[in-house]
Amino acid sequence: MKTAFILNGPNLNALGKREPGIYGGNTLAMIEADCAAAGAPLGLAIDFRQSNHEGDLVDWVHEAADKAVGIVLNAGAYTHTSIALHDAIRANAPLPVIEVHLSNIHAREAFRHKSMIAPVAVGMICGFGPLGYTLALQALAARL
Ligand code: CA2
Repeated sequence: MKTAFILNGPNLNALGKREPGIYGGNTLAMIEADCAAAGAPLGLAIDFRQSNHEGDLVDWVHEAADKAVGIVLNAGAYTHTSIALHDAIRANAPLPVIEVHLSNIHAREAFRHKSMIAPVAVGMICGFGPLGYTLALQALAARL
């Protein structure tokens, strides 16, 4: 089986515990289980990770180039700020990165409208809650 990295950024460890009105009631562990179930029929094993540290996410993008066929990335708030993540993705092109967000970042505060990931991603899925992760896996599988 091929492996897809699914990388999650800061504060996503709190999913299901705070702000269910914005992010829903599912925990990250529930999303991981959904991804594993969705990946299997697509021929994708899932390596699912979360960190609150930008450098971890940068390291994992580089690691994915050796170990994975692509990345599903919810970079959390680093989406809007991280030139380092942008550069890491660019440095590992053409490794496909599918950007995902639980919320519709374009319907929220102006500072969330800009993504540093979008210019180096295959595409972005946002606003569909946890379903976005499984849609992203389908998009990745179709791309491969
Ligand atoms: O909608 C998304 O998936 C986001 O990537 C989530 C980030 C936010 O900064 C992005 O603009 C959009 C925030 C994740 C924080 O998750 C929390 C979960 C529970 C309680 C508080 C925050």
